[in-house]
Amino acid sequence: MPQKCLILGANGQIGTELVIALRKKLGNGQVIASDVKPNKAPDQEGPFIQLDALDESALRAVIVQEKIDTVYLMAAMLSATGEQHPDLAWSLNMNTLFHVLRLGKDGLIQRIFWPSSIAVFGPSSPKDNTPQLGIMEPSTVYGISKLSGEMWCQYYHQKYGVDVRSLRYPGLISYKSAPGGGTTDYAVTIFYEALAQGHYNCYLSAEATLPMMYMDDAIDATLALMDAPSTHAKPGVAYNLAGMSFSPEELSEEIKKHLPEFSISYAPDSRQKIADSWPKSIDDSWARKDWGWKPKYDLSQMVHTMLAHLK
Ligand code: VAH
Repeated sequence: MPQKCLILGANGQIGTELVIALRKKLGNGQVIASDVKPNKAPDQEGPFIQLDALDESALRAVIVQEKIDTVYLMAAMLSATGEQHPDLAWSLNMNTLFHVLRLGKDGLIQRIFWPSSIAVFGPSSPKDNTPQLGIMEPSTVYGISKLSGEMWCQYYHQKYGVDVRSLRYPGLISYKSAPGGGTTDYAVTIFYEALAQGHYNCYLSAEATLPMMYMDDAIDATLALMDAPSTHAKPGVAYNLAGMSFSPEELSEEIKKHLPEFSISYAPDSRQKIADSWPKSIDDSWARKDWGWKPKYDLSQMVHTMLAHLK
């Protein structure tokens, strides 16, 4: 029986690319894109439903009607916006997860993907090569919701056998869709500003090193995790995932190799405090050992690819 997937939050930065990758893999008709906002990517082939993941009965109706067996829950409020609207961030990030976990518990869906983030780590976590297990005291609503979500996924797997799989994504860089409300969004905006103005005024400091990843690696990791047998990609585990780490200064130096006139200035704002609370680099040895994870893109390949597509 071919897989039938529903992507919640399909208009988001990751959702947009997940829809494309899953349709390439399974066929357009097997992947239903949905979002609370009307379809932003009209060029996308395949079914789209306007759906608020907070509306549990509407979600259940779609699951039953469309005979969905796999749900990718990509709807969330990210770190920077979450600090402006803490109650909304908690409600959106948690209640959508409960709706989907309950579908799994009730046997209406077979497998769930739910994205966690390196934001589950906080100021007291080791900064370098942060391990899978360790101190996690997140200091943002987003990070608190992701850590709580991880615990709930573990609970639903252990108590009800729900097959829910997660990845702790680093900051993600892509050109197919704009990021929204994240602290790491600078690493995407810088490319647009470099090409349009030749200058970028960065809201993080020059030395703010953060774990990052090119979107193709993140999508490959997501599909590999969801395809792996549950004896390897352990349900209820939110795997650390690493691609590269760089600071705004290192990124700007790499961009200058392609655009020698490019210049950058720094005006750290409230997002600097969020960045300071996160690790600089991540140990993803569990993912490498359990299901053979290996990134393809480093800083230079990512910059080359981004500029090649955006020029
Ligand atoms: C954010 N892009 O900036 C997200 C991500 C690790 C960062 O979770 O909030």
